[in-house]
Amino acid sequence: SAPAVAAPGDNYVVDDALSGPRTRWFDEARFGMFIHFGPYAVYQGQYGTCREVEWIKRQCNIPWSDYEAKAATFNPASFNANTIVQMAKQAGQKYIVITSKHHDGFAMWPTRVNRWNLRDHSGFSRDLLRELKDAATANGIKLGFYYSIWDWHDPDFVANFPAYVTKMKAQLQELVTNYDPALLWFDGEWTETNPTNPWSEQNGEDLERFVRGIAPQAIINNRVGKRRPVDGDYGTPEQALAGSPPSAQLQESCMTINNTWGYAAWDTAFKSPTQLVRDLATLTSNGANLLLNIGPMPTGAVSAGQSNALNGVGTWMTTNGVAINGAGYTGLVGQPSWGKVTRKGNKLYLIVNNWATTLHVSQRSPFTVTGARVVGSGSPVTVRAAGDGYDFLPSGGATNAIATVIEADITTPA
Ligand code: JFZ
Repeated sequence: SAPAVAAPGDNYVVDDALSGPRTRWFDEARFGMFIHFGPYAVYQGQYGTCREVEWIKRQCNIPWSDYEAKAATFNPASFNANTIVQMAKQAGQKYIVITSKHHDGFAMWPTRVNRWNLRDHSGFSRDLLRELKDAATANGIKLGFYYSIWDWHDPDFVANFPAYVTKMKAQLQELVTNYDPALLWFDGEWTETNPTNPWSEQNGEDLERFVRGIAPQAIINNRVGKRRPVDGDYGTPEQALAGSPPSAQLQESCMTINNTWGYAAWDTAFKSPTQLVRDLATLTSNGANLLLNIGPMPTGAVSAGQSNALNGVGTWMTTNGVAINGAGYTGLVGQPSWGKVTRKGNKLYLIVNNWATTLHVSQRSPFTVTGARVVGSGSPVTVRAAGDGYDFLPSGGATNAIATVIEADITTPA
């Protein structure tokens, strides 16, 4: 059923009309880790002169014989679930979504449905999804799975689509039974390119009903189906920042740290922690999540470029995560020129990118600001009514090179 939509100026907060008990953890999390990991990593982004990553099989016209031989050498012995979970935790990420199966059809867990998986095909005896689930659970982090509907490897995807769907459901049942995922992130539903089996509205409804039946608590993204914004629980703008309310669904922007999802040795254009924090602040102020991707190297280790970027975000989050996790849209219309404002209950958070002696917040919602201070230092900030809202007058300088946060106490009419 279509949820109610918050109107601009409403006091939209985390526990708004779009979020219920089942989806609340997701709406409060704000920040998650995406992991693209599969046998494509073994190519490290290059086949001859052709540069591609998780699409390398198709975009570089690699014969299956070559791809399968390469996948047989896939040996992610340095994949350390605890290291990855600690990396996420340190960055302030509250959930992890890993590719259980990408478009190449390769299962990262020991599926019984076929042998095209890490254990049977590559002879890797460990179960990485199990290890990740255990490490995540031990650290209070939720685990979800990306699962591609589109499958290049299974001939039934083209030859006998109903048989393919039966196998897909059997794999999803395995994932649910074995790992109890908090979230399922579908993709590859946009297969109009396959004239034999375009994913229909009916296919999407049927799959969503199936997943709801076996995993009633799981959160499902909208790429399960073709009806936007009806299908699933939330929208998934990709490499783009979700806008501010009103929106008809919860929103999660998925973004890369560099430019590629899977590992590419040549892709060293890592975003700075400043850029990543700004994106996270923008999304939080819009009541949306950021799912920030890493693509481990073929060994399973995370590149220094990606881990350093996460580490930089984490340094900021350690002090200032209070303005992100559990926070959301303020109900204020527009955002100031100096940064973003988020809200959590009776607090506003002014995330100040460009520090100044006077920081103005337009006041078009019925808040009364009763006090303010710098997060971390506790240094006092004077507040006075001014123009269409409030001026905040800090007593000192910026304390953080990325963004300094001011916490303000607010009261709202009963
Ligand atoms: C898909 C995948 O093809 C890609 O490899 C990666 O996994 C990414 C997260 O998702 O790519 C998409 C999916 C949807 C859109 C664009 C690219 N889309 O809706 O515009």
